[in-house]
This record gives sequence, structure tokens and C-alpha cells, in this order.
Amino acid sequence: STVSDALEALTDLQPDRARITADILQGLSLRPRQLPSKYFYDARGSALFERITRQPEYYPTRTELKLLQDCATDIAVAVGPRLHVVELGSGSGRKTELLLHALADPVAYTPIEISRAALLASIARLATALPQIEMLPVCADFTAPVQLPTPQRAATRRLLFFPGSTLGNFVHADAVALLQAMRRTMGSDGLALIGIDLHKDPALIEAAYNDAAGITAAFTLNLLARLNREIGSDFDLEGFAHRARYSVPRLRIETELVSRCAQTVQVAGRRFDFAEGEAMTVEYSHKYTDAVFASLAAEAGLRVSAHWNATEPAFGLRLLQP
Ligand code: AVJ
Repeated sequence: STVSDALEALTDLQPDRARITADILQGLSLRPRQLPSKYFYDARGSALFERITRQPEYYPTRTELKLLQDCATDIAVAVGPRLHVVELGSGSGRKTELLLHALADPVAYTPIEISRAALLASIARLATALPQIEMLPVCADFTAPVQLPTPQRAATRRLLFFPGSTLGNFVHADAVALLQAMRRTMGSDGLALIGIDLHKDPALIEAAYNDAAGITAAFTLNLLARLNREIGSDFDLEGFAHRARYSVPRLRIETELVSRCAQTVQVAGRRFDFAEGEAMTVEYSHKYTDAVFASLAAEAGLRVSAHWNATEPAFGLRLLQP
């Protein structure tokens, strides 16, 4: 595609103000309160996430990029030619570019991305770098059902690309539901390539979510700024602090926004009281062992047909099939 073909093909299902408000009100009514991490990704949130990926402490992105580079040829052989590649939460599309260059004659690429700004920027770059591939972008929350666009040229099968350990942002039941939905989307002859961060020294994991430059803290707090702007809430950004701790029994980073004082926040005409020290959960980043991941996939009716691991720091890619 040319860049203008790609923009013309864009399916726009970006969550609207009513959807976001309903999700936030629901999360604020829970105890502990929860805000969905998918709303981190407005234009500024996506830009802050890109800065996180360049922090020395944040190992996942560079480790996965290197792993993809090292095993790109193996992956291309394992998945075969003429695929329709569909990516969940495509962000900047840096990993995709590597994958698409390695595959044999890919037919089409569908990035599904909640941040329209990130999606448009990645499409502009990829359409220019890979003009032979049909670009069929979708701006949407990938956890909601999405009707996938059909490529003009027939693909042999679909490959769902889900890198970055984004699966780790889902609690067990939601991860199983998402993998089941992916199994239906890929079809009986389809494939999924999933990146998963692996359990390792908790100190290394915690450092990755508490970078010294404070970019992750700014990223977490940006959620409140975004909500204030888009749904008219009045969160005091000075009134909350970022906290990210690794739970060894749960194999996950738990990121919270902790109220620095007793305060009241208004959202859509409703008042929410916070006690001093009260924590809102904003994100989980689950880490996996081989056994935990294989059984998660099995629960969704998928089997691991190939796997590639990076060591020190540990990170994995898994090829799944129905
Ligand atoms: C979006 C899954 C790649 O959980 O590691 C990074 C998001 N949050 N730092 C992750 C994130 C805080 C990230 N992923």
C-alpha cells in the first residue's frame, strides 16, 4: 500500500468518551479500585511508553527485538509464506517491521491499536518501508470483537502477532478469554506468535518498572491527565504516586497509584473518596514460567508448537496453534 491507501483502509473503532467513562466508573466502584491499563495509550501515553522502552532498566523491548532478529529465519520457516499478519496492540510497529522483512511474501498487515496517534505514525512508516504489503489498519481496543478486513490477494493463513508480553497485562481468566478469541480469529489453520516475559530475579523486574529517570512514573500518572482531559474528571496529579512492586507468588508486577492524602475526586458527576495511602490498581504485568504459559495456552485450546528463548535477561517467543 501507499500511505494514502493505508489511511483510506483504516477502520476506526477507537473507544469513545462514553465507553471510557463507563469503564472508569466501573473500576472506581471496585475495592481495591482499578483503572484499566489500556487507557494509558493516548498520544502522550504511547510516546512515554516508547521512552520507557529505551530506558536502561526496561529490558523487555530490546531483549525481544534481539530475539526476533536472531530467530527471524526460523520463524519464517515455521509459519510459511503469504500470510495475513494481524498484530494486537501494535504500538510503534518496530518489531513488526523486523518480522515482515523476514517472512516470505507476506500478503497483508493489520495492526490493531487503541491509540490512533501511534497507529497513524506506524502505518506511515511501514507503508513506506514495505510498499508491497497491503496495509489494513484497525484503530480499536483489541479485547473487543473486531471484524478483520479481507486482503485483496488471498493469504494462505492468518498469523496473529502479539509481542511485548502484552498478554501479561491480563489476569488469568481474561488471558484465557483473549487467547480463546484469538483462536477463533486465527481459524483452524491459523497461528499465533506471542512474546512473553519470563520470571527472573525480582530486583531486575522491579527496576524495569521503576526506572531512575521516572519515565514509568510519568507514564502511569499520564492516565489521570488523560482522563481529566477526555472525560472531565478532576484527579490531582500531585495527589497520587506511582508504585510498582513484584509479587513472587503471583509472578507479576503490580502497578498502583497511591493516594498521597485523604481526598475526593469527581468523575462524571460522582464523588469518590480516597483515604491517605489508598492504592488503585492500574496495571499488572505477569511474568511466566514455561509450565505456567503452556497450561494457560492449553486452557484456551492452543498448543505451543515452537518456542524460542533469550537468556539473561530471560524472554520468550511462543508459536501457538489450535
Ligand atoms: C505494554 C506490556 C509492553 O507491561 O511491560 C511498561 C507496559 N507498563 N512499563 C509491560 C508497561 C509499565 C508493558 N507492555
